Amino acid sequence: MPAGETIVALSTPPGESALALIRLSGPDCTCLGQAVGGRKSPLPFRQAVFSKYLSIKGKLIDEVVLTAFPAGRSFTGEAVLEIACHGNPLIIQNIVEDLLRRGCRPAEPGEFTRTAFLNGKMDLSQAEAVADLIHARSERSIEAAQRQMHGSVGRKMSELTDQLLSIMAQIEAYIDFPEEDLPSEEQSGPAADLRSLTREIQELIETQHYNALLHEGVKTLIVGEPNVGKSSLINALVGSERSIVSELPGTTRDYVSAFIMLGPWRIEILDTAGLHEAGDAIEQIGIHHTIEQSETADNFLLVLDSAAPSPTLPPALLERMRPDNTLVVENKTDLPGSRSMAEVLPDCPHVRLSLLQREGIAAMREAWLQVIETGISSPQMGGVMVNARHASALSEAVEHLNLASEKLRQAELSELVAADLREAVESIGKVVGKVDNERMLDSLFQQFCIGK
Ligand SMILES: Nc1nc2c(ncn2[C@@H]2O[C@H](COP(=O)(O)OP(=O)(O)OP(=O)(O)O)[C@@H](O)[C@H]2O)c(=O)[nH]1
Ligand SMILES: [Mg+2]
Repeated sequence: MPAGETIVALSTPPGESALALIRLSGPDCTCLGQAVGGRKSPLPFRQAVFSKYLSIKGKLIDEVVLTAFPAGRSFTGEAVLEIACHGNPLIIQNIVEDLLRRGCRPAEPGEFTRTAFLNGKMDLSQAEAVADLIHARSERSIEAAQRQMHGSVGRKMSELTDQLLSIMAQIEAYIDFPEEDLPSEEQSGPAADLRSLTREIQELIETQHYNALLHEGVKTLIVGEPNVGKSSLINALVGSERSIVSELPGTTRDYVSAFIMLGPWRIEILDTAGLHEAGDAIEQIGIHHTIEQSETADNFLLVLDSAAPSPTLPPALLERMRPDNTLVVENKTDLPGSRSMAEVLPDCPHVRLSLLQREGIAAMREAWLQVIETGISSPQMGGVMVNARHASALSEAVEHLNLASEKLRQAELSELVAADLREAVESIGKVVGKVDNERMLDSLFQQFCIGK
């Protein structure tokens, strides 16, 4: 934002509400606070002040609470004014229009947080965490966003950078004293340190998957032969008639999805078309979709009709099912011919239930939660998790580190090794935003809402 501009936006959702918060950031905030409140002196800082809001023409628009923050001690780092008014869309519109008449400019999406980042109030990973926190839909993802907002990723990056700088110092010592040979692979020293640092960064990159699970949800596919009760299961879990249930095999033709919470997890659950060899063309397309979906699924609920013979399932699907990602649901235990089906995926946990009689559903949810918690072992790394953007910067760092290791192994010039390590430091810096790249910042902050 050009220096000198003061931005304004409604920070709460539009529509009727008890209260609404209008936020301003920029150099005019201090005089605006005084002017709109019709005060003789500026507002005291960091104190909520009950006040009138007077328009530029002196008309009373609303009774509000004004809070002023001085530059340097605010969210954005600039002077900030917060106006809590009544949540009537007309009042909000009148206040915002009045502020525009007084010379403010409407804020772009994410501009408050972007200003905070540009003013060094937070690093880029913390700014991203603000957006994650706003969009978080499960307890686990709120916790993760809060950790990141408090700087967990930034701290990890400076730890990695420090380690890398110390390796660089060791190597540069050899540039200064070329007569001393670099230690060989087996010995401790820069080569070994470099290998262990590379491993550590790789482990961090793997946490990206866990991060995606938290924010996008654990994708769970309900699969099984036609008519076994897959749609009955999704309906029981969602608590409404999400998918059509009928006694006709082949009722579900394409997948149907819904979001539910299972303990602290957000789950995307998909009901799919029954899997069987013979079937009409539409069913075959549905089955093909199921196999495609299984490639990106995190979890499977394999539903069986426990009164029917063991199913034959497509090998492409079976090979994806493991004890740590699959729960076998033996349904229809109310039928006279029902029996244990332990022979189907014998290593996976099984539960027996009757969806018709609504028996065993709570136990099934428990068992499913177990599968999720064992399968998705949360990353160690002191709770630090990276997102896709961080992972790509870290992968770049790993490439540079691998090049450096290779050069060390081949006893190439220390200057060349050091150059690769410097590149790696740069890549790690991208995670916290030590980069001068307007486009990257634009695309990142555009994902924010206006007023944040
Ligand atoms: N006896 C009995 N019938 C059940 C049970 N669960 C579901 N059904 C019945 O089984 C039939 C098929 O149920 P759906 O949930 O539509 O099965 P589906 O697996 O989605 O079937 P497709 O979509 O055709 O693949 C319906 O008539 C259900 O009422 C159960 O626990 N016991
Ligand atoms: Mg169905």
